[in-house]
Amino acid sequence: MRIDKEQIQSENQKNRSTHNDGFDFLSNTLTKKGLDVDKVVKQLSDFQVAIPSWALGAGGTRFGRFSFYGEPASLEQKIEDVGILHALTKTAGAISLHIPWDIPEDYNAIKELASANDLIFDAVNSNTFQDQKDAKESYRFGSLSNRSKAVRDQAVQHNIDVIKIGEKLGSKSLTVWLADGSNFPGQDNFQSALINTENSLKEIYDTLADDWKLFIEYKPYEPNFYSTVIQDWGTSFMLANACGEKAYTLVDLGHHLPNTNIEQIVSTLMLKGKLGGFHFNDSKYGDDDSTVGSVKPYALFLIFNELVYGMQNNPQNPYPAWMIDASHNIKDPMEDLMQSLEAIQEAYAKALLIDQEQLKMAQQENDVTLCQEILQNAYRTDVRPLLERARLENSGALSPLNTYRNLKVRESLIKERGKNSIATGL
Ligand SMILES: [Mn+2]
Repeated sequence: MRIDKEQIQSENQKNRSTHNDGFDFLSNTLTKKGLDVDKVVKQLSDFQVAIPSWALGAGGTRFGRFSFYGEPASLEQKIEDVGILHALTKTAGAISLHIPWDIPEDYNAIKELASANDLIFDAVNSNTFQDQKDAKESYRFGSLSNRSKAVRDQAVQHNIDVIKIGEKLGSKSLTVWLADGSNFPGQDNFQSALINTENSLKEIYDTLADDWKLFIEYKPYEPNFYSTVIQDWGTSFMLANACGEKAYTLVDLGHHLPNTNIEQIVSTLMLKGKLGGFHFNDSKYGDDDSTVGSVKPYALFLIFNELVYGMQNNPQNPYPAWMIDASHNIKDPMEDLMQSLEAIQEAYAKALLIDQEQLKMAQQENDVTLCQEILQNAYRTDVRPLLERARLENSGALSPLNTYRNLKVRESLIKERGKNSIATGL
């Protein structure tokens, strides 16, 4: 199914005057403070976040999976779902494919469908964390880091195949998240595992076209519980440097131990020109993959403060590839993604309100109280009318979630696909 503009517009009419009142009030307040409101709205419009193809179905835990009705059962249906999200939010203009779960059968048809939904293909993701049917070698004891050359070769070849698929779709980057590690002390030789990983990544890197990037994701633990080969940003950064200038670190918000200062990691990476990709989610305990901004919205704001600073001051760093990497165990995945997109835009908008000049001066004078005030004044501003205006100007929905519900999108999807339709993937 596809939502047409008229449906969205007639929904928007219902709340148009409330929006106008809110926007005018906020716009006047911010303009008096010297802010260019049109510019902020434009920056929000330009901010696009990729939706991974595995996020449209119900995620599971290792204990079970509760299906959400009317899940997309094919790549075509996944693209349609992201198209619906994008039509409503105007923020989800890209899809990130997971291979081998989403290998297109007809590349031209898939590209046409994506473009009809106003979507581009973002980073392609490889999978060496589970064995594939008919695979010769097993990843039980690792993939790119494995002691066996035959296993490493298979894993390297898989990544090269993923790049080839991405090339046919117009993707420009490969994301490698490595599950490799060990479950018990003594199981692995850390140095050998790291050397093997570096050499394998270099082999993959050497096949990259000039306009492609390699994103190296890190994670402290899980699925292995004693050690992970690429456990932290330092290891990822070191491997990216070993590969070359087209290789970058990818930060996933959930891939840190509790209370890690992620904003400082972001800042360091951007200074060094090595922050390539960014995965949004939220967490309470570990890699919980919760809705963005549902647990620690202030931490997200502080991270965005560094991202905005880096985007404005670090030309050595490429524009990062943004993606939501969350899981939806009990909520409608589409609703959950809309809440995440809203939280991302909100944190971004608040970070854009920070008066960087004033902050610099307060830092210069060691006025610690004022520094905090500047950040918190921005954070306490209700920026939602700015988000609404950005969507409105692009024919999106004033309230994506309410419009989604009022238009009975999930009900239509269930009617179209059947109640028991299940998304491929985890
Ligand atoms: Mn991730």
